[in-house]
Amino acid sequence: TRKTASQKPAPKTATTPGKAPISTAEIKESILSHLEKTLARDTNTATKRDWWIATSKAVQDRILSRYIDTMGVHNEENVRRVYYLSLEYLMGRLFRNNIFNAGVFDQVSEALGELGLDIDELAAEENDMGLGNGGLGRLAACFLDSLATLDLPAIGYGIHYEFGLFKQEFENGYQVERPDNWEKFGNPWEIMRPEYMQTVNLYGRVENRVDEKGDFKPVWVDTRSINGVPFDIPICGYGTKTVNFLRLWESKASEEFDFQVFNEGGYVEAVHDKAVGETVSKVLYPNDATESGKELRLVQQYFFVCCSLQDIMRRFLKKESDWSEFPSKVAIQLNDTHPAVATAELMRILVDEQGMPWDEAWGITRKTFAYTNHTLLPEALEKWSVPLFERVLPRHLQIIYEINRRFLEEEVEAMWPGDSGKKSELSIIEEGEPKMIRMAYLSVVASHAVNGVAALHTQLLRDYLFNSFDNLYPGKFQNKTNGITPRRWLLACNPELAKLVTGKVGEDWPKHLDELKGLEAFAEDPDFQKEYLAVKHTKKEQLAAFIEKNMGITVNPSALFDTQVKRLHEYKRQHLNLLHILTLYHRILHNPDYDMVPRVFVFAAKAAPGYYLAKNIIRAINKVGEKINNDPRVKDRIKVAFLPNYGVTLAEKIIPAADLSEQISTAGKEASGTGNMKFALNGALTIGTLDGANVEIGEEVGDDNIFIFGLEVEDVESLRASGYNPWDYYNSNAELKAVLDWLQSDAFTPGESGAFQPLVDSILKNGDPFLVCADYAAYIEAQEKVDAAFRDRERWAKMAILNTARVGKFSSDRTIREYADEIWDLPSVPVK
Ligand code: GPQ
Repeated sequence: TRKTASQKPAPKTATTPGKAPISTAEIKESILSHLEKTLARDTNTATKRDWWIATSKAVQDRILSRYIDTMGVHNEENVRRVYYLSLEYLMGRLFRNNIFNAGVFDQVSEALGELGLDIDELAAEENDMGLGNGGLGRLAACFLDSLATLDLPAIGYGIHYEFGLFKQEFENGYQVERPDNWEKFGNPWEIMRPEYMQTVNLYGRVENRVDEKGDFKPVWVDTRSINGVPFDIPICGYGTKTVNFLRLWESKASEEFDFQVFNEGGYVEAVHDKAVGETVSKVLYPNDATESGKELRLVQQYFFVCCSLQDIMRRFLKKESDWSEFPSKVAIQLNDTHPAVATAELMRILVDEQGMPWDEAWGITRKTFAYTNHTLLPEALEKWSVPLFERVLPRHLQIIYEINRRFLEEEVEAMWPGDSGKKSELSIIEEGEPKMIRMAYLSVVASHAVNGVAALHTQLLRDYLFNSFDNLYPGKFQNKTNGITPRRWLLACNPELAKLVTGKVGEDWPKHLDELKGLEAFAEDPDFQKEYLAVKHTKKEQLAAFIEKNMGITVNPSALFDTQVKRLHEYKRQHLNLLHILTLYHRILHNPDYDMVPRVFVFAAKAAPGYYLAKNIIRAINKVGEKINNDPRVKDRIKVAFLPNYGVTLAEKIIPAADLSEQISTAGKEASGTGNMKFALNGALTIGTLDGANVEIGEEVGDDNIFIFGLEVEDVESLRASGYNPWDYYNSNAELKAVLDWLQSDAFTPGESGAFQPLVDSILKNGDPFLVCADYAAYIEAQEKVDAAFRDRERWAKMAILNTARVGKFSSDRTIREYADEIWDLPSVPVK
C-alpha cells in the first residue's frame, strides 16, 4: 500500500482566508511525531491504521489550538449560545471533513504523498460515526457544521453510544444486523473530560413534605444514581476560525458501591451491580420515525438531558448569578421530542432546587426552549405511559401534571371557556388505559417557537396536528426548511464536480451556495455540458467499480443510474420502485426487443430490526434483482444493486454518481427529506411526488427540470374520503395485476412460495395504506418521460446543470441563519 516517495515539492504555505499558515513540511513532521509519540511506532512497522491516527492527530492539533481560541473568546465575551439537544448525530467519517474545514487539504495530501501514503486509503480506515438512524441525525450533523462555519456559539449535546446504528449484511436476501463497535480501534477526534462528570438520579419516590411556612414541598428520595462522563468532539467551521464542540455523555456507574454487599465479602457482586449503570449509553435504538416506548429509552433521554442541563447551568453560573438572565444567555433547541423531558427538568431545577416561584420558572423555561417537529406520522409521535414514566421519573410526572393543569385551566380556558372537548383534545395527558404523556404537546406548550422542516410540512402541522395550538398561540409555528452542508455533500464527496464548479463561479460557493447560480449561464454551453457529463461519468465509473468489487455485479457506467437511498419505510415506497422494475422486466420478457434506456437501479436502506414488512421489502428487492441480473434475456437493460450497510460514507459514494433521484413518498408523509437536496446538488434529476422539500426543490429548479408525478396531499385526502380500494386499480391495470401476481408466485424464490406475501398483502389485503396502487400508473408514466429525456444527452446535461445551479437555497447555512435570526436571536461571534 505504500507508494514510493514522490519528489519533494517546494514548501507550501496556505494563504486562503481561514487556512492556517502551516506548511507541508510542518504537517509531515507533526504526523511523524504523532506516529512515534502518540502511537509508539516507527515508519517501518506502522500500519495504515497507525498512519490514519497519526495524520488525524496532526490535523486535530491544528483544530485544538483554534478550539482553545474560540472558547477563550466565547468565555471572555460571555456570549449567548445555542444548545442543540439531540439523541442522534450521524457524523460519518471526520477525517476528510476536518482536513477540508481546517484548511489544510493541500498540505496534508502533499505530506502524505511524500510519505508514500494515499489520503483516500487512510480515510477508509475510519469507522463511520453512526450515532443516528436517518435524516434527523444527519440534519443535526449538518447543522453543527453550519453553526461553526457561521461563527455561531453552539454546543451539541447527545449520547456517547458504545454501539451506533447496526451494521447491515444480507444473507439469502435477508437483512442481518451486526453490532457496530465503532470505537474498537480508538477515536482520534474525541477528548474525554472526566472533570465535567455529572450525576443523574432516577427512580425513587416523591415525599410530599411541608416546609416551615406550611407550604407544600415535594422531595425526590430513594433515587438510584448514575454518572455521565462527557466526550468532546471539536467541530471545525469551514474557512473561519471558530471551532465549537459536540459533547456526548457516556454513562458510568456511580462510585457508591452497595456497601452492605461489599462488606459481606461480595466484592465481585458489588462491582457487577455497578455495570448495570453502564448499560444506559450502550446502544442506539435503531428505530427511525417509530417510537418504541421502552424503559431504557426513557432512561437514555433523561440521562443525557439531565447531564446537559447541569453542564449548561454550570457554564451559566460561572458568569452570572441572576437566574432571570438565563434565557438571555441560553437558547435550547429540541431536536424532535426525544429530549422534551428537558422542559420538566429545567422546571424541577428552578422550582425544587433553586426555590423559584412556579410562574417565574415557567417564564424562563418558555423563553429558553424551542422545538423542531420532524414528522406527522402518528406512529412516530412519542407518548410515554404514565405508570412507566412515574416509576422512572416520579417528580417529573408531577411537574408535567402541573404544567398541564395550568395550561388547561388558564390558557385553554381563556380561549375556549367551558369547552371540555377542547381540554381533552389539547391535554398533554391522553386519557386511556394507561394514560399517556403526549411529548409533542408538552414540547409545544413549553417552547416559545415550534418549527416544521419544510414549507408543506409546516403548513400541515398548522392545519392538522397542531391546529388548535396554532389558534391558541398565533406566531409560534414557523417554517425552517432543512438544508445540507455543501462542504461534505459537494466539496468533499465530489471533488471532480467541485473543481469544475469553482472554475466557473469561483471558490466562494462552499460558504455561499447561492453563487452556484452563476452556472446557469453555462447550462447550454456545449463544452461545459461535455465537461459536466464527463465528471458524472467518472463518478459513475467509480461507483461501478465499487459495486463490482463489493457485490460482484457488473454495471455499465453509461446506463442511467436510478437511485433510491434512505431508510426503508413503507411511506417512502421502495416497493413502488420495485413495481417499476418488475414492469420493465415484464415488458422485456413479453417483447424481447423492448426499447429502453439501460438502467442500473441502486438501492441502499436499513430497516428497523423489528419492522418485518420493511425487511420483507428488502428481501423482495434483493431476490428480484438476483433473478434479473442473471437473466440473459434482459441483455443488461436492467441491473439491480442493493448495496448493504447504507450510511453516510456509502451516501458519499452513491449520490455523486446518480442520474435519477427517487423521492417517491406518499404525499404528506415525508416531512422534508434531505437526500433529495444532496442528489440535486450533485446533478441528479428528481423523480418525485409533491411531498416535503420536493415541493421547494421543484420551485427552485423549475418544472422543466424535475419529474413530478402522482397524488398531491389534497388528492390523497379526497381519495381516502371517497373510499379507496386498491383492488380497483389491480383489476383495471393489467400490468399492475401482472407484476403483483408475479410477486406472489415463487418466480423469484424457487420452491419457496409466499416469500413476499406480507408485501403483497399490505398492498392488496390491508388497504394499501401508502397508496402504491393509486400512484402506480402515474409513476410508470413519469419514468417513461425520464427514459425519453435521458436519450437526449444535451437536454439531460442542461437539466442536470440547472439542478446544481439552482439549489443554493438548500445549504444548511441558510437554514441555520434562519434559526439564528428568527428563533434563537443569536449573533455571530467571529474569532480573530
Ligand atoms: N426523521 Cl420523526 C427521521 O430521520 N427520524 C425520525 O425519527 C423522524 C423524522 C426525518 C424525516 O423523516 C425527514 O423527512 C426529514 O428530512 C428529517 O427527519 C430531518 O428533518
